[in-house]
Amino acid sequence: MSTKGFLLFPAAMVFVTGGSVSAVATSVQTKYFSGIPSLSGSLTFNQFNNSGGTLQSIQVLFYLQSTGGELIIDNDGDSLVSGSFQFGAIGNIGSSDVDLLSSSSLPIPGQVNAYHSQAFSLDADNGDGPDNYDPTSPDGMLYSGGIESDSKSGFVGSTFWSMGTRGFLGTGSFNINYSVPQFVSCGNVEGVEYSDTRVNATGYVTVTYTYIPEPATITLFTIAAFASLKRKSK
Ligand SMILES: [Ca+2]
Ligand SMILES: [Ca+2]
Repeated sequence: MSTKGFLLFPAAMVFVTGGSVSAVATSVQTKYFSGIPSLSGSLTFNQFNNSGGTLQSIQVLFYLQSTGGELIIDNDGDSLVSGSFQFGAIGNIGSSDVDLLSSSSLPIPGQVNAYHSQAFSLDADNGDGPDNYDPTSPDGMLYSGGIESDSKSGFVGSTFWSMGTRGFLGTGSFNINYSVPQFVSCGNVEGVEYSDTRVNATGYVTVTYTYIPEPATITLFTIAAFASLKRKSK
């Protein structure tokens, strides 16, 4: 007697699991920032409210873009030099409210590198000498910053969903802090001097909750799904 009812229930659940497109929902929050590095600040996100469903995953994505700025490299040594330079911005995020750690306890999403990388070769100094950052060839060069971007994302290990001073779960909010310095490197080439102007940085952090909606909502999905099956079978 009760066997019939028992069998029907798991059948419905299998269908819901199989039809994951309609059974799984996402909540996406994106917060933006922009300015001239070095930049730092806090972005505020809502916690996941457990009464809305069963949380499946938390993904955190960090995007950074660097534009503009200039870099001058000037060889003042008495021989030809070659190396490579990097120019743009780098970014990291962190939080004391939540733990940004993967299931392997590794920091997520990791550093983003929005910079240009290029090889250079400059002749021996042609007489300008040190402390003037002369961009003219053949012993100097000027690089004008273009558009450079990078993004990284990762999933927060479920062990850490409730850790930190606030955690991801609840009805309140938490902050994620960003830190974006300008990044310039000309390697360790002897005899070279360089100077740079500021880039512009823009970026965002996206927190995505993937969850199975609360049972009432699933029931609606299931009814709708069976209704559509019934139509198809006719
Ligand atoms: Ca020079
Ligand atoms: Ca010089």
